[in-house]
Amino acid sequence: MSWYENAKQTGKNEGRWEALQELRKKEGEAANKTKQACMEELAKEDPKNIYYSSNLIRDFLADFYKADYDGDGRVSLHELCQLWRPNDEKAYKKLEEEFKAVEVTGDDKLTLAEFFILGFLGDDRKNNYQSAKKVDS
Ligand SMILES: [Ca+2]
Repeated sequence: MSWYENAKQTGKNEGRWEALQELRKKEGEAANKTKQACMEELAKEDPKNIYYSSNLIRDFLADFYKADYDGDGRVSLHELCQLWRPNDEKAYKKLEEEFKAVEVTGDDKLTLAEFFILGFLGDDRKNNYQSAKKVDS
């Protein structure tokens, strides 16, 4: 390899290394944002009489994997719409609003943590535990 080709190759490799570093930095920032938002939600304590059916939890978690049509491990609003099929503009707008409320990393996709911790636990807490069973003993 000539000195020119050598230098060109080195530059390319350095460019790739920098791009890879930038990508890792962005992934790290997204993971931190998700972690922080999820930890804030998990730190909130529910009333002692709140219970969720395991089948409800299973169905919600299964919907994440069913909706991940492209298999990238994250769910976009488009993918959720393919699964849940909001039947009118109002239902779509509500889903879009809820999606944006739990999408904390700014990549327009939900990880399983965003989907379940923020989208299920957090959303139900904010809606006065509509999906929960309240058991008073
Ligand atoms: Ca996906």
